[in-house]
Amino acid sequence: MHKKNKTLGEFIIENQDSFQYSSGELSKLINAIRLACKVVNHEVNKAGLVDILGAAGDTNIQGESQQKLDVLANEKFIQTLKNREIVCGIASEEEDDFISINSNDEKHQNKYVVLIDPLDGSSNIDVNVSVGTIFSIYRRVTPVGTPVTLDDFLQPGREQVAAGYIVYGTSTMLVYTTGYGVNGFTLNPAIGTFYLSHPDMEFPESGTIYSVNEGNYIHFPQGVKDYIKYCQQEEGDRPYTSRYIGSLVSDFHRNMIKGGIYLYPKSSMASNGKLRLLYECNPMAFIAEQANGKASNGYGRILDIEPTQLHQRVPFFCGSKKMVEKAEEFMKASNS
Ligand code: P6P
Repeated sequence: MHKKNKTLGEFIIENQDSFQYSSGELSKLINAIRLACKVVNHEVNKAGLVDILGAAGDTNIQGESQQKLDVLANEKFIQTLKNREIVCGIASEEEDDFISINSNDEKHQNKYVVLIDPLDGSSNIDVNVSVGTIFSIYRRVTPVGTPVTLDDFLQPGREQVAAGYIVYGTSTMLVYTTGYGVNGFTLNPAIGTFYLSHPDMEFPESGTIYSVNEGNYIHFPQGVKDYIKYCQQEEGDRPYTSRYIGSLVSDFHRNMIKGGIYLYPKSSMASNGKLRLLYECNPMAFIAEQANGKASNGYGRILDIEPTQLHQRVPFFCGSKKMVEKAEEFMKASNS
């Protein structure tokens, strides 16, 4: 059990040796992500002042061009990771193709690739609802020192070495795993330091919250419709509570603390759902499993899906293990 209130920096140093491949590089990578999310946090919190500072696309009072926050978050994460010369490649929801970071300098034999959703739920910014950043880290599979290829990014989620998210909410939290459990750190904005506030986070085995956009109900497969009706029936601990923020990171974070399930299923409008496998579902699935939860596409384990495209979408059922298993039962029973 990790003691509360140590800083993220202390935590990284203390746990570096427990990491199988610890060469300090992964610690440097987590530190780079820590810096980038502080920068993005500052911009996200300032976003409410956009009307004073100028809307996206305009120039602000300093004459700087105001950027869309998701574009800005993307640039900040890429810039920080490049400057620290830690990774050999980056993929992002905001970039059509992956970015190869070649260093001709022999000593930089970087072995990690990072995949990011720099600002998930960014449409919520204008209405002051929480948003998040999601990241996923793999060891490259092609030879160190050569340019990365698509194969380095199209790895199944079970190969991740680390994954995490930042939720820019009523407080800013960084939650991540390196395969040894899930720990949550809260930013003290006064001094810019993250403190371990939620050690050893775990999904309750079951819960009473379900998170889905019920506006799409008529478009859902029969199995999802049946599961939603199951959640609403008067029996035992049901009806459950419906909570859907429209921000994956926030719904996931609440459900991990209180117990619950998040669903973004396929539908007649979106045959594979909306969420992206590589930089949304895989990292959240890795965190969920490390927190004794479960993540499925309705039929099988998210982390076992063999990716075929950088931006491919998959249906996503994630949260308390027994709730995801019940949803899978309905999906299999209706074979939908
Ligand atoms: P809808 C945000 O755009 C996002 O990717 C997730 O964070 C969120 O849960 C979902 O999409 C919301 O999508 O179609 O319900 O508005």
